[in-house]
Amino acid sequence: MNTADFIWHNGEFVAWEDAKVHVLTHGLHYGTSVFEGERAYETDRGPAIFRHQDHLKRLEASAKLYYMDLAYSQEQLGEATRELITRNGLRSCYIRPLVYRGHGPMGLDPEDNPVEVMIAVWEWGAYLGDAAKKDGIRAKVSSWRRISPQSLIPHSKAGGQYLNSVLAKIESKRGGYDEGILLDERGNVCEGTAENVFVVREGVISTPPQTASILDGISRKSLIKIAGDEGYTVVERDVARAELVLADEIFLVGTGAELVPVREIDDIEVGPPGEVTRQLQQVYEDALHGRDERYTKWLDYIGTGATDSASMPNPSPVASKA
Ligand code: PPE
Repeated sequence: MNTADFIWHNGEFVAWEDAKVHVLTHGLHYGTSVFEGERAYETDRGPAIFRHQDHLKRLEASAKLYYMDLAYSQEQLGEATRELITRNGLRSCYIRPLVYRGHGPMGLDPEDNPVEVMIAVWEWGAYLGDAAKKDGIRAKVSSWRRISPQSLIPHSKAGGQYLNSVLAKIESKRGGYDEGILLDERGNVCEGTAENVFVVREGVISTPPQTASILDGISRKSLIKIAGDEGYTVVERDVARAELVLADEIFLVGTGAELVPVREIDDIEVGPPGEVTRQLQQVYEDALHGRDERYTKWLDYIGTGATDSASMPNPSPVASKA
């Protein structure tokens, strides 16, 4: 992977190679961590973080669901992130904030372990590759079901829960596929290992609802808005497995992957990326890069002090500090 000069760790900017934890860190043993995946893009007004405030809100929500209190406000984490990107001299990057239970008592009661925070940024290209975004991928329905809300918390982006995605990812890769799609515990379509799913059939776009064990994806939310603005009907409803095969078009969305068409499912051809997918992919790319005025409100411009929301003030733009 690419590295950068600094990582923000518990309030300090430390050298990349010095950002370390003790081997008895609670999160390492029991998966007691929550994280985010965000991206900053180069725009004609400098680097900008896509839906920064929404990601920080979800980070706090993920932590709350696992009884973790953050010692830093969303404003402080937002400011730390902007400063970190500036200090690393990055124009575009992936952003990984992580909140974890640190070194303290061993055992399953984590409440006396410190809640620590780190933010790392580095350059990371398209998650499934540029060819995937252009030509589409071959996906297979996984033999693993997505974690059930009866045992874990799909709405929390929690470290331990990703063992589920890791199993599905390894299975799909070893089977010769680009990605696995998981069903929920009822057998309806849920999501990819790191992406939400959309199917297009007879001009109508459908995506599994909040109650289908999905992660409440920020790219998903953005795509629902964009598709509506482009005049499409988007329905959040249960999607049967067979509808993947019967779809006219399928695509996946996620921060790392961005928008990726699916051209084959379970060894059955869905087709090359279709018209609807192409159109939405174009608008989405424009939105990410600040080229569409309708969506510049989603961007937290690092250099100018402008923010993605009035409720997240950025009183001291990092560009002037650096
Ligand atoms: N579902 C899962 C399970 C998931 O991990 C992601 C993001 C999504 C849906 C899409 O959510 P959003 O990014 O808010 O649109 N996965 C992140 C982590 C990937 C990783 O490999 O790490 C990401 O894409 O950044």
